[in-house]
Amino acid sequence: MNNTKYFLISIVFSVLFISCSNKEENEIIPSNVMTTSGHNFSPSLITCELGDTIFFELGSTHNLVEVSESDYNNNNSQLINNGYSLDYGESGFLVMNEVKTYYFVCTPHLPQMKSRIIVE
Ligand SMILES: [Cu+2]
Repeated sequence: MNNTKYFLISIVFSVLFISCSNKEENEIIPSNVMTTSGHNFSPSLITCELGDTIFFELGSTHNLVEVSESDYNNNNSQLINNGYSLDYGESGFLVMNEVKTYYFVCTPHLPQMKSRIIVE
């Protein structure tokens, strides 16, 4: 039982090390950063793997609210339970710890300004 646990832990650290070593000198991989451009998130769609970290950098007129799929489709900025949000102009990061599609909106720029992160 313990051996299995250590085996799994060492795999996790190996994967982390490999993915870190792919980033030259701790450079953040561009696809793991979501910024704002005009009245859009850039990029507006990121596909990543479970456990990846996504960095957000918001312009001063934009916020970020994680919403449900239906609120996303209906352009409502209702924060979901235990959802992630950033205030206007804030930066932050989110570790993607669920295999699902995350839905985000910018409150004042609905219905245009929305983004999704697909975790595989
Ligand atoms: Cu906005």
